[in-house]
Amino acid sequence: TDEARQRRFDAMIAADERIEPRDWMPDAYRRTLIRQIAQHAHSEIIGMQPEGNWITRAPSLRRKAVLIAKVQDEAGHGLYLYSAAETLGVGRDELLDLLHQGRQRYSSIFNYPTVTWADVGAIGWLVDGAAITNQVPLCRCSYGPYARAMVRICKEESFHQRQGFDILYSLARGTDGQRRMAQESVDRWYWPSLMMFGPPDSESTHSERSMAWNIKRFSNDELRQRFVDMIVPQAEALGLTLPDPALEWNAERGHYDFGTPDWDEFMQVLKGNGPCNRQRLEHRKAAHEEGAWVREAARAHAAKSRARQRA
Ligand code: FAQ
Repeated sequence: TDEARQRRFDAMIAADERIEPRDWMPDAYRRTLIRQIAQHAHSEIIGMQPEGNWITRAPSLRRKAVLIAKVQDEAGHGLYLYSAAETLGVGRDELLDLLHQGRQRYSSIFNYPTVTWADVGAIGWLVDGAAITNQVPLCRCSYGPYARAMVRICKEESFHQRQGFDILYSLARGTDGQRRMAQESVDRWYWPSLMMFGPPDSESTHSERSMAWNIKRFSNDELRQRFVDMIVPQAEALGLTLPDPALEWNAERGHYDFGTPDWDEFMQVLKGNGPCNRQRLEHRKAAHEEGAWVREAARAHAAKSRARQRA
């Protein structure tokens, strides 16, 4: 009976066991995972655009090779994640349609423009830094395929963060103009990177449920705090400042105090009114249409191979 299945599911969650695709799971658990994993996958492939914008203008052959590799990794992360979502019974084509129709989200952060080379550094340092902080606990997520995808993704994200830090480190020790460019970029990316963790816990609609199911292990605010604690000493090592007058070590809490992001801006970006929302989605849809011939060719090839096998 469903009741017995539900009891077995609850017992597995209570014992911190992994739920696998063939296991019974409540509909709401499945829907929550599809929402989060799809949003995550969409973020990876939309996230290729801001940095892709700099591949042709990277300042050296080495920087260019590294950036191409990073952007390719992001495509790969998208593929692992769509595959993880497929184990829940949704097709990749369905999820892409939902993205293109604006019915599923991708991370707010990718609606900001990359206007200088330093932005590639700031994305690696801050955006990948935030991504790792959020994703390391997801390696222990209760859904097996998602958790396993995260292990590999986190290893690659650590390399991405290093490359971003390395770009900013070089700029911060370069000419006055380069140092200013690095600082100006960090000033623009700091607050949006804090917003990546989602709304404050008091406004987070899904956190309680997702934590009870061991999908999320920490709340949005807990992870945001962990991220701030990590980047303050890194900013000092870079010799750059963070644009937050409220940043201060709080000895009693053992954490840095920090300011409040502009949540109205966050809500506007979620509603589609960020600086690049329209451009990102248009570009994605165009890339999908231009790639139609590849999907057709793959389908034709698969059909031919099947026919040959039968013959
Ligand atoms: N952007 O109730 P909660 C990367 C929405 S890293 C847009 O707190 P939840 C790597 C949320 O969907 C970025 N929407 O939601 C990379 C919900 O809307 P709904 C991707 C957001 O799910 C680096 C509503 O607000 N990483 O791509 C955002 O419990 C460089 C209420 O929020 C992941 O997706 C946001 N920032 O917690 C790639 C990690 N925050 O559905 C390229 C996995 C919240 O009710 C270059 N995801 N919303 O309409 C998660 O951990 C969670 O989904 C959270 C949100 C923490 C993002």
